[in-house]
Amino acid sequence: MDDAWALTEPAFDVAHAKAYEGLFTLGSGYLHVRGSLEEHLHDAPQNADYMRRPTNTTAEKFPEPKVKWGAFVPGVYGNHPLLNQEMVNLPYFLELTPYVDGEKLDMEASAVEAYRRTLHLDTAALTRSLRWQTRHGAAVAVRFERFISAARPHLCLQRITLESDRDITVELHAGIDTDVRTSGYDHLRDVMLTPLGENGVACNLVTDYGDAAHIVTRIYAGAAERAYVDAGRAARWIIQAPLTAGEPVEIEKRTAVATSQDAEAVNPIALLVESEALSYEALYAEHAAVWRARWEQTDVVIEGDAAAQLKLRAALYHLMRAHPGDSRCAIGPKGYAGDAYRGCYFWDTEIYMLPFFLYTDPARARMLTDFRIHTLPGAQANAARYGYEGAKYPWESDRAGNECCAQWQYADHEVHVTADVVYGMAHYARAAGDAGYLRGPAAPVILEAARYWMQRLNRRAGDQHFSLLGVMGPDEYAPLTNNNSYTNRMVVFALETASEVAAAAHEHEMFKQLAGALPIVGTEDGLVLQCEDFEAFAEPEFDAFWPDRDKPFAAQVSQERLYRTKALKQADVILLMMLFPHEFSAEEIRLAWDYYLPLTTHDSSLSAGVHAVVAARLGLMDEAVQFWQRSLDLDTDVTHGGASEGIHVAAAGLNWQIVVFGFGGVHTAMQADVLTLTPRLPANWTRLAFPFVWKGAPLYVDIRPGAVHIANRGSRPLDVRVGDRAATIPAGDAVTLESRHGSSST
Ligand code: IFM
Repeated sequence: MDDAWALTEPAFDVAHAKAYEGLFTLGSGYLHVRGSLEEHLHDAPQNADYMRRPTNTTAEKFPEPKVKWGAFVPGVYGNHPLLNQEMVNLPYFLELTPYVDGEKLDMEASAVEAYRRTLHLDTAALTRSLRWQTRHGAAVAVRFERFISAARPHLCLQRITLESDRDITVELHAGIDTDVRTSGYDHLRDVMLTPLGENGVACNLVTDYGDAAHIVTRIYAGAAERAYVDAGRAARWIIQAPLTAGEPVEIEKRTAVATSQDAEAVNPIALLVESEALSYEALYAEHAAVWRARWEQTDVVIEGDAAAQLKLRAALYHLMRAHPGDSRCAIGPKGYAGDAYRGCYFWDTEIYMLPFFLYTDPARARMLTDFRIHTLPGAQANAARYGYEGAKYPWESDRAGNECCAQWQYADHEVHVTADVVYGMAHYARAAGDAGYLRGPAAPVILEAARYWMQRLNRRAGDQHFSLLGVMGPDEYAPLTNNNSYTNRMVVFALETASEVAAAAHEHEMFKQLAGALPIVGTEDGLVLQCEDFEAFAEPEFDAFWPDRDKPFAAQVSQERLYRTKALKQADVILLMMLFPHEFSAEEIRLAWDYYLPLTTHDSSLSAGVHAVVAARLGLMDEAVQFWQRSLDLDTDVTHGGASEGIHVAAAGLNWQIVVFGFGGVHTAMQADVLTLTPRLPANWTRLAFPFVWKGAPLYVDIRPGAVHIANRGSRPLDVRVGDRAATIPAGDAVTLESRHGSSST
C-alpha cells in the first residue's frame, strides 16, 4: 500500500489470491466483477459442484478453490434447492490470456518479475504490470488494465499492452466462459454462445429462476489473424498478435451486459457499437469524472495515520461501488463481491451502511429505504405465512421481499429487522430533513410493521407489561430469548413512529400504548441485560474451548455450546447504546462495556466497529483505536482471508461511522436536532475532515486537535454545537469553534 489512493498487491502469492480477488472487485453499481486474473491460474476449476447447506455461516466449510470468479448483476437470481433463491454468478468474461510458443502466462507457473497490481481507488480502475520471462527466452512486459464504466454502467473495458525484447507472436485467448458455479451450484440454463462478426462473442442464457442475461464481448486487435473456437460452455477468439522487438502492442476487450432485470431494456450490442466512437482513454476519462464527483461528496481525510487513511478509502470505495443505484435492490453483506451470503439483503443495510449514504448522498440513501417500500408485499406475505397481519420483513430478503433464509432460528426469531427497517426510514427522514417521507411513501411500511408487532407481543400472566418472547437479538448465539433489550427498544421506536403516522385514532392510541409497555431489562445495580434470561446462561469458558483466537469461536465449538452459554457473537446491548446513547448514562454504558466485552467473541464482522464507536464516546481511546484497526483490517488484511468471500461492506459502513460518529463525535439526526459534535481524535491524528450533509445543508467539517472548523456550503444559516459552544453559521460562511476533546492521549 504505497500511496493514499492505491491499494497494491506487491507480489503474487497464491495463498492471498482469493483475498485480493475480493478486495479488488470493480463495479458500477449495476455490474460487479471480482478482481480475478485475466489469464486465470492452472488447477483452479470454477465448475466444481457442491452443495451448500443451511448451517452456521461463520463455521461453514465448503470447497476452497485457489481463486473464485464472480460476476454479479444485483437482483439476478437462481433457485437453490436448499437455500431458496440466490444471486447468480454470471459467466466469466474477463479472459485475456497470452500464450507464447505454447506457454501460457500463469502467475504460479511462469517466471514472473516486477509484478505489481493496483486498485486505484480514486478512479475505480485495476492495473497489473509484470515482466514475463518465457521458457523460450523472450522477456515480455505485460500490462493489464480494466474498469467498469461508472458513466456507462453496463460496460466493462479491458486493455492489455504487450512488449517483447524480440520479435515473437503472442497468441491471445479472449472470450466468455459460462461453465461457472454459484457457491457450487449451476444455475445457468439454455446457454447459447455464438460468434459475433469477426471479433465478438454473444452469450445468452436464462437462470433456473427465469432471469435472462445477455453478455456480448468484442476484442479489438487490429488486423491480427484470428479464429473462433467453440469449446462447449466456453467460446473465445484466438488471436495471433505479432510483436516486433521494443514496440508495444495494445489490444482491447469491451464487454456489455444486459439482463431481464434492467429498469429499461438495453441492447448490449448497441452499447458496444456506441462505445466504439470513443477511445479507451476517452471512456476512462468520463468514468473517472464520475468517481471524482463521488469522492468530492464523500472523501474523509485523516492526517497522522497514512495506513488508516488508505484502508478507510478502500471501505468508502466499496460502499459507493456496491450501491446498485436502483431502489429495486439494496446491498447484500458481501457487497456484490462474493456469493457467501447469496446476495440477500439483511438489516446490515439500515443499521450499518445507510448512515454513510444518509450524510453524504441522501438521494442514494433514499433508494435504500425505498427498497423496503417496494418489498412491502413480500413482507406482508411473510407475516401471513406465520399467521400474522401486517408486515414481517424477512431476515434475508430477495428483491421481492421474500424470506430467503433457510435457517429457522434466524428467519423465525431475528424479528428486529422489521423494526430496524422503520428506524432506517426515520433516520432518513430526520437526516435528510424530508419531513413528508414518514407520513407519505413510508407510511404503509411503518403501519404494517406496527400491525405485525401488535400480534407478535404477548402479555404474560402476572406481568404489567408486554413482552417479546422467543426472539434472537443482534447476538446470534442467543437464539430464543425473552425481551431482548435491543429488539424491545427498536420495537418501541417503531411503534412510536407508527403512532405519529397513524391516521386512524384507534391505531394511534393502540400503538402509543404498546410502545409504552415494553421493558428494557436490567439488574438492580444498573446493568442493562441483553435479555431476561441472560444471567442464567452458562459461562463460555473461552480459555478451555477457544484455543485459537485467530479463528472464530464458532469454528471451534459445537452449535449447542454457542446457544447455552453467555458467549456473544457480536455487539448487542453495546449496539443498543451506540444507537441510543442519550438514553443511557456514561456509568450505565461503562458497566455494560465491562460486563459484555469479556463475553464477546466478535465472530461477526459487525462487532468491532460498534465497539470502536462506543469506546471513542467513552473516551477509551486505546480500545477505540484497537477496534477501529480491527474493523479496518477485515478486508484489507489478506493474510487472514480478508475479502476472499466478498467485501464486509456493512463493516465498511461502520468504518465510516467510527470516524464520523466515534472520533468526529457527530451526533446523528436520531440523537440531536441541532448538528452537534464532541470530537475525540486518536492521539497521533492531526486532522480529520469530511463533507457532511445535514438536513439538506452541505457542510465541510474540519477537525484538528483543539478546534473544529465547519463550512456551511448551503443556502440557509445553520446552527451548530461543538461541546458546550454554539454558533450559527450563515450560508456560505464558516466558523471555527474550540473543542475541548479535540484530541485525546492514549
Ligand atoms: O446481518 C449479519 C448478522 O448480524 C451476523 N451474521 C452475518 C449477517 C450478515 O452480515
